[in-house]
Amino acid sequence: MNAVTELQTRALEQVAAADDLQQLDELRVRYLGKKGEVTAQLKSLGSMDPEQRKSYGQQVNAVRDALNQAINQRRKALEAAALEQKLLSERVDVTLPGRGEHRGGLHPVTMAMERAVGIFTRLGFEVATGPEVEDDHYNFESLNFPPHHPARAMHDTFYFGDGRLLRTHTSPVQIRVMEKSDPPYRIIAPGKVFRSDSDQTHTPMFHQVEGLLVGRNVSMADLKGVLHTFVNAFFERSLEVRFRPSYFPFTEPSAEVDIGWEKGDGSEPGWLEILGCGMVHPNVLHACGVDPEEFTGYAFGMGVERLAMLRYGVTDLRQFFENDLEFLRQFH
Ligand code: 2U9
Repeated sequence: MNAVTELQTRALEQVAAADDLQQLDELRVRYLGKKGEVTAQLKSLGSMDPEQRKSYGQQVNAVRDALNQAINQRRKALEAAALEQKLLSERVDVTLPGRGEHRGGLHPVTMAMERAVGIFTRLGFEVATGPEVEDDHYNFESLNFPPHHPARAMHDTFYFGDGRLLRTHTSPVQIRVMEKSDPPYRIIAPGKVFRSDSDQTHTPMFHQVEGLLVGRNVSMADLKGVLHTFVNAFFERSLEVRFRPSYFPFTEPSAEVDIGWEKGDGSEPGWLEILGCGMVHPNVLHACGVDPEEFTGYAFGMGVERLAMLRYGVTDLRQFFENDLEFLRQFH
């Protein structure tokens, strides 16, 4: 076996054994590069006599071609293997189980608010909203709170110190509607209200739904009918209601509404206060440019957290504000 055959055998063996693209390229340089072994053999042809050059030249050319072909084949094989490896490592197994889908849900207070709003909407009321930052005129003055009246202190108002305050009820919303449009009005005002009060049964922010209906010949009987319809719809049962005389500066007469309620713990049924109401005070209508001789109206107000506690059987008000997911998920 001459040197050229030996060179070919050795080179082909090494090419076949190369197991990555870098090794293969090193072999290409070693044999076929400018200073490679096969190239050196081709260069040596120049110093040979013509006869020898012809047969030796053919032999070396054949080695070069065979080596080129082997390297190209090996490269294709290695590239295919590398691609295969890459595809395998990046494969997405669509049969794996998913990570789970966590659906959010509404807060029970939002659910109770939407429930109340839905019932009044179906009774023909329209939703009105307004700012949470108000002033003395909208929160007190136009609602017939006399200056320095103890009822202002009752509301535990948050003051900004520049005449602005956080509304203590949503009544300013109805005042704004009455100021800028003519009666009749049939609106409900759901929203956040603020009172500087914090204990077992009070939080500094809570939600109210208030209602106002003003028109000709509106009476307390209309009010009783609407509120009885509302409580029956809200609690999905036929409840007894009781109107108990009360006092608010903005209504006259005023009443608090109790429902007959069984706690469900075997104890005797009792009366439970759930909202306040009354006929809109003539001073309030007058302050908003509505003639109390021509128009009368009723108004009512309720705390949404209280409604939510009764409807969903929550015994501690503060649970609504702790954002404990274990608690909140029960209502989804
Ligand atoms: C206008 C005129 C009158 C709204 C009313 C009540 C009675 C009432 C309380 C319920 C529980 C507040 O959240 S609570 O503490 N509200 O008892 N609210 S009448 O009267 C109005 C509203 C607007 C123009």
